[in-house]
Amino acid sequence: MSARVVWFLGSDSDLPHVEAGFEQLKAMDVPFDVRILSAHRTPDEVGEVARGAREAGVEVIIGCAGGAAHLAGVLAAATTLPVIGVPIPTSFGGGMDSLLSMVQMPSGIPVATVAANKACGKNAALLAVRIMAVADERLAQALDDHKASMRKAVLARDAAVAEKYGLDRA
Ligand code: RP5
Repeated sequence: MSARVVWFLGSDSDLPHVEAGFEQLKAMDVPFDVRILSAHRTPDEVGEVARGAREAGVEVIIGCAGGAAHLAGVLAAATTLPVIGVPIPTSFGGGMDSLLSMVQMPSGIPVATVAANKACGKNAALLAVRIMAVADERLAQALDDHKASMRKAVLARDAAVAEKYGLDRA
């Protein structure tokens, strides 16, 4: 099946930060592609792939970059598909540099930017699924199931802490 979501990574050094997002899409049975293409080092390829994405059946684009993180903005300039930005944590600015480079888009070219933290890949994937779930009942159900499993996990931890410390909640 052709990709419904395409991840663009400015470098393969970004992979460890977003791989949890790939797993999230796999868990929800969403076909995706991952391209290592840079706004600065391969601008022609970034534009070409982004311009052809809608016709190729892509529904959401995710742009991941660190530092001078212009990739998501360049993607949003080249397509009218929804673009999610993932600011990659860096050694210089801790990811604040990436976040500010990515989030301050000019009027008319929106990028939905997630946090520059360890949840960035997973939350980008879930936001992509939420966008697609507007018109996809199966994905809406997958999101409901995901929410229910998070609730169950938190309640189990809540019960475990009570057990561990002998807390009386009567
Ligand atoms: C950005 O520069 C990439 O997205 C990456 O986060 C950062 C460093 O890239 P490499 O020098 O590791 O290729 O464009």
